[in-house]
Amino acid sequence: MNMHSATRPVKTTCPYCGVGCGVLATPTPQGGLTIAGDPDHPANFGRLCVKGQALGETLGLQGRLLSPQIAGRNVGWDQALQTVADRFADTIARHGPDSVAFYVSGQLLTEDYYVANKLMKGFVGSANIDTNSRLCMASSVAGHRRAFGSDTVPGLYEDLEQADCVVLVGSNLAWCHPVLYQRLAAARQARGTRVVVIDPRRTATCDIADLHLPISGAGDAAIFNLLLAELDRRGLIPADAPVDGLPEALRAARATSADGLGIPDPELQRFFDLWCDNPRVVTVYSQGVNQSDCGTDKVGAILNCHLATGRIGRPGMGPFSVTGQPNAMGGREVGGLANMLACHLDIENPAHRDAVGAFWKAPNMACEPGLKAVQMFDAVEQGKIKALWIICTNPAMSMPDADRVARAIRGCDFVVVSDIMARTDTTELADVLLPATGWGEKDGTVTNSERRISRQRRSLAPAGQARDDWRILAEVGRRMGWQQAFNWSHPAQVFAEYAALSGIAGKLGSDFDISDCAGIDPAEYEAMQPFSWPRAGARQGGRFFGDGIYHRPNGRAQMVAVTPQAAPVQDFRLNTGRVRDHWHSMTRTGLSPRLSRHLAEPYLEIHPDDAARLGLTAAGLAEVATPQGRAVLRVMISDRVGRGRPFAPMHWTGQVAPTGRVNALVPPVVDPISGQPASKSAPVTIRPFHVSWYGFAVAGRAMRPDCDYWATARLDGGHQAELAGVEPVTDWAGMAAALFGLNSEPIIVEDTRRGVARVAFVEDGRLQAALFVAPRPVALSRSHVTAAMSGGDAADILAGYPGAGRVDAGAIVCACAAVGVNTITQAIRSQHLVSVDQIAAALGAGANCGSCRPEIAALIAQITARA
Ligand SMILES: Nc1nc2c(c(=O)[nH]1)N[C@H]1C(S)=C(S)[C@@H](COP(=O)(O)OP(=O)(O)OC[C@H]3O[C@@H](n4cnc5c(=O)[nH]c(N)nc54)[C@H](O)[C@@H]3O)O[C@H]1N2
Ligand SMILES: Nc1nc2c(c(=O)[nH]1)N[C@H]1C(S)=C(S)[C@@H](COP(=O)(O)OP(=O)(O)OC[C@H]3O[C@@H](n4cnc5c(=O)[nH]c(N)nc54)[C@H](O)[C@@H]3O)O[C@H]1N2
Ligand code: SF4
Ligand SMILES: [Mo]
Repeated sequence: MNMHSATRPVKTTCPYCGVGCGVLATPTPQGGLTIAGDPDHPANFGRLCVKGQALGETLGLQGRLLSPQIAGRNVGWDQALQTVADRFADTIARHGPDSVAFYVSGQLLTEDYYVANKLMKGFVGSANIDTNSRLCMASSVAGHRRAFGSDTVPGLYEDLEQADCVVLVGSNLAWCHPVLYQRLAAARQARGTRVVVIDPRRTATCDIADLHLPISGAGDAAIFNLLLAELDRRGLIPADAPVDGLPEALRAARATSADGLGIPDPELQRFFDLWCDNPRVVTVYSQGVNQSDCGTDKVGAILNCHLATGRIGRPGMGPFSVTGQPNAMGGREVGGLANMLACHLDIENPAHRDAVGAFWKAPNMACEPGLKAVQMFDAVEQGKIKALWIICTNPAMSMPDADRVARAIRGCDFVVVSDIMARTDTTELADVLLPATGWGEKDGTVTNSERRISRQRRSLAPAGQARDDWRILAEVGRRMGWQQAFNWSHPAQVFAEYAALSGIAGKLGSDFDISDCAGIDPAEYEAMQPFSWPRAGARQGGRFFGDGIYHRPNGRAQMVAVTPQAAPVQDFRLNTGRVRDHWHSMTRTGLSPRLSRHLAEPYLEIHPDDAARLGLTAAGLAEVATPQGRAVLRVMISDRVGRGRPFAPMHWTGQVAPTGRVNALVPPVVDPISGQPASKSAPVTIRPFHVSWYGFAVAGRAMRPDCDYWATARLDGGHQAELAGVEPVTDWAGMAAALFGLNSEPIIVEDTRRGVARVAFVEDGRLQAALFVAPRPVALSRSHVTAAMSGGDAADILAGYPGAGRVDAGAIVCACAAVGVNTITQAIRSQHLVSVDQIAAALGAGANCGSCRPEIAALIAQITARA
């Protein structure tokens, strides 16, 4: 046990995005943590975005899974673990090793990942272990391996600060990697870095862009092909570039047409000029590239330009695939994908297999790649996989064709889910639930986007009976009969074993060699400082490939001939992705009122022309459908998205908004090489969803909505719900009582002719709950009503707006200081504020974590442009 004294901060790492910020977590007397950025951590130097800052609000016991369960009933660990071990052993004995599977996560710690991978690939004897990184990084992994011979990220974060031009392709860095974005924004301010954004949406990231290319089709490969041809035309490809395949790649590039890109020629030429004229250029790319049916080729087209010009692995130069999850990179290093082995070794290479098998003393070394995520859930559906263990991921909402995936999981003979939360879309389908320790409760390591390994350190006691994921896995391994192989008692021992294996990998030519950590003991592990690999030689802690030597047998890089596919002709292709303040299925960020303020409802962002054509009205509802499923989403009309390219966020789940699950719509189409799903281009049909009433409700406790559309969110002091129904309702008081579970006498204000009603439950002058209904989307000040829940004045609540003399803050822009759009707009107009810093000084908005600064800047630009 290493509980820390109450006053000393524990140095740990943020559990959200792949930037991997260092966090100082100081235990409070109340049993929580105060959170601050770690000024010494080289990823963030003290900065944290709003999600990191709000970590303290997500650590309570509410909603946590506190005990193992079988069939919904609490059981002891012994019974749960024995059941898991027996059922897996029995299934393997009867149907062979390939009848079982693990589906794991880039949010596991490296130690967890190592144990899961060892158990499945070395001892069960199957490679049916895949991870949600298949939905995330697989195309980058495949692209890297094809080009470099290894899955190596060449550069470092400081390259974004040293570059003269940074191109962001399919990356909304401002919202998804906020601290890295802030580092880039600061560098741009200091030295005038030119920034290009290639994204069909005008995202918050475009706030710092000199050029935004809103490509329409799957145009990324075409743009980079055209760039390659241009680089050649301008004589920027040296004759002795250490690459194979240049002539073929150039031939394909020259054959590429700019038609159908949707980018006017002068804009394209500006992009070429910026890229060609600035040798220090970094191309950052993320899910707009990876999550595509041609993702590996998009990666290939980007890498081609850097390889041909040698702009790679040197200060301020290189392609940079940013990882999403906190340990997406660690999972790749540890071989978490079904087609990889630990330490960047290759499961299809017999020498690699033998070496790993010998090191593990593995009785049943897997000898071929296992099923990739989409195939794995197909096999579950077909009954070929009869025992499935899902750890630290929520596939019933995050996989494409999510309704079918949920049915497949439900139909599987034996399903184990390890999670920190009791109720998720996936835990609801399990036979056995195993409570895992969450962030703050466990010890281990993670690797961030720039290959930096940092410690997550424990500062809280485990919730209930929760246990560390690696301990659970190791115990099952021991109970399946492999005592020696899974006999660790401290995470440092797991890490040391992994480091020792990497030494063997290094001798086989792997870039991933951290074998100088092989002797690490618990005290050294406790004291570990963040470090980057490679650990040895001239490259130590630095970049790869600047010397022109790659990991292919002849030492040269492989360029690929990419033939861009024409985008399918389709009226509407649904783009999906992330919002600023939520994390995936919201099991943690959804607990924070602060993080729920920014966007509290699932929505469809759609171009004004499309909305007009379809008869959609602002704040009304839209029904979106595909052959796979349907969703009902709030309409947000905006020209930030292109025509035919509406956008919906991925975060909403059956727990908080049953019709808001966008993956119910996404077809299971994958990239043929990487197996990564094309999550950003579902062909959809859209029509208005007609309802006879809309409602908005607030309450001190959780609500039980029962209507055609609903979405709930956390507030300070309670919950809120957006509601709507197709059938008319006559008894609003009765409906409110059922919704709130209250049977006291409500105050009712009703205008039956206009179909408007307001129902409030007040006790001792304090508002308990209120429901507002109208035949049109309920127009009232959400921030005013929700403020009443955290102790505001219940008297004027039924008005829906603040009384005379008080300002309605409007939709919240700055989550930290709770400053709304109306307040900011008014301040810009009345005080003639022209910069974000002035707003920060006047209102406090944007002064803390900085996550909202792009939106404040956009407001200033909008208002000053109009004036
Ligand atoms: N706030 C927040 N941050 C996160 C996460 C989160 O859940 N919330 N999740 C983390 C994870 S796991 C990941 S993987 C990262 C993802 O980080 P990002 O990849 O930056 O995020 P996304 O919103 O998925 O998609 C990025 C952009 O791709 C664009 N796009 C769609 N189709 C195309 C296309 O064909 N071409 C191009 N060029 N662009 C396209 C979308 O419009 C979108 O703006 O974020 C990480 N950070
Ligand atoms: N349409 C669409 N779909 C997408 C994407 C998209 O852009 N569009 N993006 C894809 C991408 S890039 C990703 S990464 C995935 C993410 O999708 P998921 O991985 O399915 O989403 P999360 O909500 O992060 O799931 C993590 C789960 O682990 C639990 N958990 C948290 N900490 C721990 C722990 O320490 N141990 C255990 N055992 N459990 C824990 C959480 O409560 C939660 O249930 O979604 C993918 N799906
Ligand atoms: S940028 Fe934000 S979410 Fe990402 S690691 Fe840093 S604090 Fe966490
Ligand atoms: Mo991801």
